[in-house]
This record gives sequence, C-alpha cells and structure tokens, in this order.
Amino acid sequence: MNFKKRRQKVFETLNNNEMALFFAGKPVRKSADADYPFEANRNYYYLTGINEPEGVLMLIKRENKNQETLYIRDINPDMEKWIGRFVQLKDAREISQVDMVNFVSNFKTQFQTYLSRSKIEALYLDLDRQQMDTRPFESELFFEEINKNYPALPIKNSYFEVARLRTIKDEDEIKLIKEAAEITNQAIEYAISNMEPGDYEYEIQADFLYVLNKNNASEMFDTIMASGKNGPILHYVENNAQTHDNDLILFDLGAKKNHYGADISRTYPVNGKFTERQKELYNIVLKVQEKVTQAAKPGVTLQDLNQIVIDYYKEELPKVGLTQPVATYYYHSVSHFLGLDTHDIGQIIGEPLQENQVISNEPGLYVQDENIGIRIETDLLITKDGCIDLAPQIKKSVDDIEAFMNR
Ligand SMILES: [Mn+2]
Repeated sequence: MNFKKRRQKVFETLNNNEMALFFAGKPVRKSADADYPFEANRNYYYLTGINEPEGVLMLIKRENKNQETLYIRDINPDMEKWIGRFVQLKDAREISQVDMVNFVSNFKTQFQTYLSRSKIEALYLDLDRQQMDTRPFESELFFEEINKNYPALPIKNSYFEVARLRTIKDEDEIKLIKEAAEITNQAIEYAISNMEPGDYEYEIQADFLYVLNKNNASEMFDTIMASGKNGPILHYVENNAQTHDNDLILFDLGAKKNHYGADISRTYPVNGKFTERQKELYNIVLKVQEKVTQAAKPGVTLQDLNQIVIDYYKEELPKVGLTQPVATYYYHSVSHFLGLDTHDIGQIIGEPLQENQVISNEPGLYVQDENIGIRIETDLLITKDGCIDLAPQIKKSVDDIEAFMNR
C-alpha cells in the first residue's frame, strides 16, 4: 500500500505552516478488564497502515518541505508478555513509509514546541461526527483541549477531505476487495452445500465462518442469515431460527482480510429449489440489479441508481399482485460506498460517481405476508465509462443456484 502517496494528497489540501493530526484512538472498555477488539481509527490507518492504539500522525506543511512524524505506542515489555509483540519503531517506519517515527510519550512535548517556537497558523483535526450524541473520538477530545489551552489557534476539519480521498480506490485496495470476494464465494458455496431444511440459521452461519477462519479472514460485519419470516428484517443478526422446507434464506455477509472486505447478499431456497412464486419475485430483483449495473458509471448519482429500482418496481410489482406502494416492499436504497468501512465514508448526497469508486448494488424485495425477503447484492468498481463487478463468481441466476445446490 502506498501510504506516502495518500499523505501527499492530504498535504495538497493544506496551506503552508498548517499542521494536521490524526489519532489512532484507544481501546473501548467492554466490561471488567476486557476491552472491545481494537481497530485503529480508519483514517489514521488509511494514512499510516498501523493498526495499533494510541498512535498520532503529525503532518506539517512548510514552504519548501512536507514534514511527517509518526508517534507510535510506547513499547511495554511487560505487556508484550501478555498480549504479544508491539509494533517497533523500525516496523512502523517500514509499514508507513514515514521517516520520522517516535514514541507517543514524546508527542505532547514536541507538539508544544512546534506551537510555541515555530510558525503554525492553523491546526487540522479529523473531526468525524455522524450523530449529535455519540461518544467523542480522540480527535474531538483533543479539539476540546486545544480550544481551551490555545484559544487563538484556528482549528479546521480535515474529515471531509480525507473521506473524499478514501472514496477513490487504488489498485491495492481493489485487489484486496476482490480477494475478500473470492473467500466470500468459497464460504457461501460451502455453507449452501451443507444446508438443508430443518437446519438452524446459526448452523449455516457456522459453515460460512468456518471457511473464513480457514482463510485467516473475519467478518466484514455481523453476518445476516435470515430465513422465512426473518428475510424482510434488513439487519437481522440473531440467526437463531430453524429453517423449513420451501423457505428462502437471505444471506448478507462478507469476508474481510487485510482490512478490506466484500459486502454480498444472496437469497437461496433452503431445499435447493425455488417455488414458482419465489422464482417470479427473485427474477424481478435480479433483473433490476442488472439494470443498475448497466447504469452505474461516472456522472450518475446513487440517487439516480435507486430511482431505477423504484421505477422498475412501480411497473412490475402490480403485475405479480404486489399492489401496495413500492415502499411497502422495498425500504432501503440500492447503493452505498464500500471500502475500509462497509458503509464507507465520503458519500455526499447528490454528488456524481467518479472513476475508481466502489459501490454496492443491492436491490431487495420484501413481502412480509408471504414470508419472503429477497436481496441480491454485489460490489461494483466504477470505471471510465461503466463499471466492473468485483464478485462475478458468486452465483446468482436461478438456474446456476439450483444446479449448484442439486449437483
Ligand atoms: Mn450493503
């Protein structure tokens, strides 16, 4: 990964004598002495490649030079005996391609020196806020401290610029998403090979996870295995119901490896054969997914893509007896960005797609009265004049699915 090039792009958004800081964050306590599994702030990771807590990346733009310093967690030999080897200075230098790497215990002193003895005209912090009332991230806590102690220093927000950079994927990122899609494919095929009516959803999930673990991969997000009446619940993750003959089961899942993952949905007949009614509805969803793929290209917005689904459903659903408003049967939208985050950042409502963005294509159809939930999702790379499916190998036609499940 070319982390240096990414930082270069951040420098391009700074003026001379401006400083930008990015924080890795700290583990969040779960209960007693246990923390939630730690993952570094993704903007910090995106710019450094370091997935450890406590780190700080400092960028200072000067007239003739871009100065980069990375502060990593101090080595603690006692803790290393408990939780394993910490990233060392040399490792951090190699991974991040930052020449000046230091321990974070030196950060505050050096930061103070920069502010008092060198010209810093503004400070950029990565002020990521999705909702009014969530727990503040490290950057916001630092903002409060600076605001109090350096009231004359202008603070600016780098979040939107970095988010914008993250929407454009480089070759390495695309390769990793494709690899994750292939592991996802293998795991799905294993799970549906073993699946039969009467299985509990968690048993099918266990087969999926088995293949992920065998590949040293994990879940991109909590796996959804929603059979029968659970299908219409968009983010159903309990996965504890028993399946029945003639049920559909909706998978929404993805493998994640090296921080990148796939976001895939498929819908299967538990017994290996769609009923006529299931087939009829399934093919409507599949058809509209193709239409979205045909339309996805630079210049088009995600709202345009969603409108394709709504317009097609308005025309087709009444023909199959679904006469309520479309929103009764389809209550999400067809696409989001995908990257280090499943619902990746950087999406501005109404902004047209650009080359090298990666988006999901996931029309769904949910008929509660009939215990039917169908979603078919793949991931698209936007190209110069169209798009490429990053997971074409994951079967989705009725014929391909039935042939595979009954082979
Ligand atoms: Mn999705």
